[in-house]
Amino acid sequence: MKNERILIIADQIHDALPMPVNKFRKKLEDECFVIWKLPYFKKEDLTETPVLPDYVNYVESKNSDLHGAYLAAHFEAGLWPVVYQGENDGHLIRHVCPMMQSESEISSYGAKFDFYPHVDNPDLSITGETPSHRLGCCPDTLTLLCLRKEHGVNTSLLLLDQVISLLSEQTIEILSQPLFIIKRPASFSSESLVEGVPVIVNKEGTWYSRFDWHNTMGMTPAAELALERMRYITLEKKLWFNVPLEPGDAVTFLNQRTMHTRNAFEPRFDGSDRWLLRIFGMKNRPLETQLLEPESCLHHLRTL
Ligand SMILES: O=C(O)CCC(=O)C(=O)O
Ligand SMILES: [Fe+2]
Repeated sequence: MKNERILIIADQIHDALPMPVNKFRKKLEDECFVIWKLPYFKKEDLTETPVLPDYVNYVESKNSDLHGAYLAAHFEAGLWPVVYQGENDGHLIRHVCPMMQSESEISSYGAKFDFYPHVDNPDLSITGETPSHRLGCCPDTLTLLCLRKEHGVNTSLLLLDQVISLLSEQTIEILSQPLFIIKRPASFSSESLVEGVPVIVNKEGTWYSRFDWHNTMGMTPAAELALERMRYITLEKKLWFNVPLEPGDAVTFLNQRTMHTRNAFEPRFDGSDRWLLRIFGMKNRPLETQLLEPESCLHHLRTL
């Protein structure tokens, strides 16, 4: 099993989250993001930044204590790490760094183009929708741990509530209707579309979204217009918050209550490029029927 070694290491660690779980969860719910430091981070131990997805097995074996501690922090925070069928070759930890031959992609392996505001894995069901028994749901949280930073390259966050507060009632109403098509993002190995879904959903007074600047389309002229208005507002830079991440710092945010972005940069592919590690988390353990291989892995979610 792919993640076995790092999950075993994670099981043995109980001090990877540098704050009490209640404080972490309250901050996450109240502010939609938490910035924290991974105690197990040692800059000197890192390998070079990988330049091809094939290198990640080697990197994972060299940095396995770090990977284990990073997973342990999720378990301590009460978040269930997940990976999706067709993405990241079954690895729970995604290397967010420019990869050769993918540098022009709009994905975590890309670099050359701006990655505009988006929710990750937006084609899957979001909070407030009836979950599928067969397919995994859209991740609740996303965590990015900075291993190497690059001057001038930022992850920025936008709060969904702030974006919605700038939309008219009529636009909100249209965005809440099942009038949109979502293309599965470029990080997946095969293409797929979901049709007839809303962009935003309100559950008990709280908004959740699957907005993805690059992969959402309206199915009617009115839907396309409402989407265009939301797209335009998300590019308003005063809504963007640049997350200050130094090596060893992580940010955990609510994927469906925020949007995240990364600006364009020129990769060098010399082992020194910007490098983050991403983990998707669920607030609740997924249903057994949503698991791809329930007998061997409790973290791998079906998407097809
Ligand atoms: O590179 C970043 O800062 C974020 C990339 C991203 O959107 C992701 O990994 O989901
Ligand atoms: Fe993303």
